[in-house]
Amino acid sequence: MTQQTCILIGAPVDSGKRRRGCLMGPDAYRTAGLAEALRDLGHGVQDRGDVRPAPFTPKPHAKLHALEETIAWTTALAEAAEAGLRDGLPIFMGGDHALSLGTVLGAMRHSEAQNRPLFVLWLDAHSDFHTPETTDSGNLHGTPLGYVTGRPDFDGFPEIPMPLAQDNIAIIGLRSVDSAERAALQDTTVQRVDMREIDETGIAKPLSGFLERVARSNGMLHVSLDVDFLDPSVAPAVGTTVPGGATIREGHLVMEMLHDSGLMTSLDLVELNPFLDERGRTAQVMVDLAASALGRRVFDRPTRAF
Ligand code: EXY
Ligand code: MN
Ligand code: MN
Ligand code: MN
Repeated sequence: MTQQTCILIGAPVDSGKRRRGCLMGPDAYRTAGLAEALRDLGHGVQDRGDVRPAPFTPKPHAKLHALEETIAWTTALAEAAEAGLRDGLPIFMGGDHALSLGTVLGAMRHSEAQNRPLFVLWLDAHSDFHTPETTDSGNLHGTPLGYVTGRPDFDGFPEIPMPLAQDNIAIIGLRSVDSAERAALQDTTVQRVDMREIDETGIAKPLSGFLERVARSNGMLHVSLDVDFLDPSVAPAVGTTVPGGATIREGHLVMEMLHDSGLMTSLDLVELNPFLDERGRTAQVMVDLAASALGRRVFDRPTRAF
């Protein structure tokens, strides 16, 4: 198995929505033994501690929650992501999904410098495709895919160098999409895999198709794993539970296929709210999934095409 240098980066972002608690996520992952699990697999592990937001002055906004703070996190996390990608495989321990405004931006800058296309796999119940104009909740954790694809009205956020190509995005696990997001997504070539498709065809088929495209383009692959991708019965520690999510086995199969592909270059673990957890079990599930993505297996299998 290829050994990696895993760079753990704490991203205690709690500004992307009103319900508090995701700031405790990085320490929950540390407590659940993320670094030890990766070291047991033979990887090098560096924990770089927690990122802090760039300096900011909070300003009240009629609709958007904690806009200035979220912009400040975006600036800081884009830099942390670029630096992490230069040194190894960064794993961002969130923090709510607003952290991906920064981590995907950093991955975009890095892939541009490498002259390789960036692909993004979004494992989520939600599409997170709003803009600051279209969001009803005003919660910016519902906007990162809108931002990185160059949708309008992200005033004050760092400039997007070149929007992420819609063809390079797959969202898997969908079961809660707002009407404004649906209308916007329907005009795109973003690969959208909802729970019905997973029920009908299995999760491996759409994922293989996506991974084949990444491989053909010699792409880099950023994976963003939202706790609410999973069914709340197995992953209760999240503020935005939606019934009917992925099973533990579907989650592990995705991670195992990612490992077999050798394509993943960065990983977000987002939306864990330890305040809502039951004796750490969601944190443990997320650590186990990350370990599968980095090669944890009961038995070795003959290599097969994804
Ligand atoms: N679409 C809803 C909103 O914009 O408020 C819910 C967004 C939830 C975002 C979570 C993290 O994936
Ligand atoms: Mn801490
Ligand atoms: Mn999300
Ligand atoms: Mn979600």
